[in-house]
Amino acid sequence: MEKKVIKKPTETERAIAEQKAADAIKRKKKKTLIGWSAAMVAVAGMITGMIFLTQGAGDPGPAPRAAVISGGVQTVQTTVTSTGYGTINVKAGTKVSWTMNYTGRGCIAYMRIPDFGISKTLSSGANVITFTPTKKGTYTVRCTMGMYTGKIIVS
Ligand SMILES: [Cu+2]
Repeated sequence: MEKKVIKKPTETERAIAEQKAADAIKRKKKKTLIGWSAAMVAVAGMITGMIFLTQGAGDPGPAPRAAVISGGVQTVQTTVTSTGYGTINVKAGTKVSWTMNYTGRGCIAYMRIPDFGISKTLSSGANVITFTPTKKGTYTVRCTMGMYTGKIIVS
């Protein structure tokens, strides 16, 4: 049987080992730096994406649409894009059937009409919202965060 000999490292071997350890630390630092850079690029990308998605936020959108009363219901349609929900003109005391043609993207889908207790997640295509305004006034339509808006003008 062979006898294993534990050899004491020479000065050169020790120096090599120390150099290797130092190099390993350097590599680790470099990796961390790369990691941080990647994270920063990702954050910058997300911010750019959010700015892109929120473009048109607060925009009044297309010209107001007047509802048409027929059979005791007033119907109106708007196109919901990145410019908002649109503005509708309706009369007090008659049921409103508002068709929102949704083609947008982002949080504009999470539509709220707080004054009428309406909360709906719009899906692609036609979304019908019904409510009966009883009081004249201007009511706000908005996304959950309030970035996109629309108006209901009741006269
Ligand atoms: Cu929003």
